[in-house]
Amino acid sequence: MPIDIHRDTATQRADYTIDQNWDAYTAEEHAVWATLFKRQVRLLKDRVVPVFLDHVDGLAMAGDGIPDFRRLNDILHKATGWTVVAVPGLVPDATFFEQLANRRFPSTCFIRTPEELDYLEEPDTFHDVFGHVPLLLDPMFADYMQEYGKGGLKADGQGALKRLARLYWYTVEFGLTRTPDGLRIYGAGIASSAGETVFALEDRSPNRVAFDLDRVMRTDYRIDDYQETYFVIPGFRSLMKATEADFTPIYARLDELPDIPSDAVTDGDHVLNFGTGKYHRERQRKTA
Ligand code: HBI
Ligand code: FE
Repeated sequence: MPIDIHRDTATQRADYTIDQNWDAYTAEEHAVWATLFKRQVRLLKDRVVPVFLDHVDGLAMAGDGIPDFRRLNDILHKATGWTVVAVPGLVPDATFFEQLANRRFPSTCFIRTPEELDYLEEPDTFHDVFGHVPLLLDPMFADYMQEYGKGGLKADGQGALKRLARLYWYTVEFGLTRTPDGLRIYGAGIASSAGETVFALEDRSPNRVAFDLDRVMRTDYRIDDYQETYFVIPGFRSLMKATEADFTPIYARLDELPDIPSDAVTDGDHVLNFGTGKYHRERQRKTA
């Protein structure tokens, strides 16, 4: 297979960024975006926080092809001071945090193949752009992402990266929130996946537990399949408040406590749905 210019590390700069090379996308690559985009916009109506789809419109993301980062940034930078920068794939943790702390979002620019439409472990540009960028237009969430970057740099120096990675995972990637109209998705990992959009919100299999910072920082997660537990925040303001304290004493306290498995419900949990665990049990049986 020829190398994909959108995943080529040969041209990456010291900060791991590359040019998006928007002109180099093929019609087939744009068509993959269009297919995913149409499916998600339809599925997310009444399932995602309303501001998410407002911001998809606000960013002029079109259903017909992969957005040009230059066009996105014209709008995004004026609105909240954020910039999307292209990277060839996962970047080192410290680099990732450094970028976020400076209100730059490192986004992949390659897109999955038609054969990978439904599930992909690594982030591609549909996940990064469609999943993450709309909420960067929300002032409160935009600040949360920057604070997360700053917190990541600090945690890295304190041997607490694992704690912060879990917080990111269970909020930015797989978070659910209450709204006056019911439970809604805000996590990018859910919002960019057709299967998980329905699973996270409606399936009886996963646990849905009220967000608690200590609890989240102790909880393992899976990267290979849908989550076994989702954490529910009351809203973005509350998430900001819950995470504004200095985490240093929290890390010290948590180091005395055991980790919590990804499928567990614990004594202190405020449980919204006690999951049946059926989905993962059946998957296990099939692959055993
Ligand atoms: N790199 N491109 C990219 N995207 C990510 O989401 C990402 C990354 N590097 C590290 C990383 N995420 C994580 O380690 C954490 O947030 C913990
Ligand atoms: Fe992501």
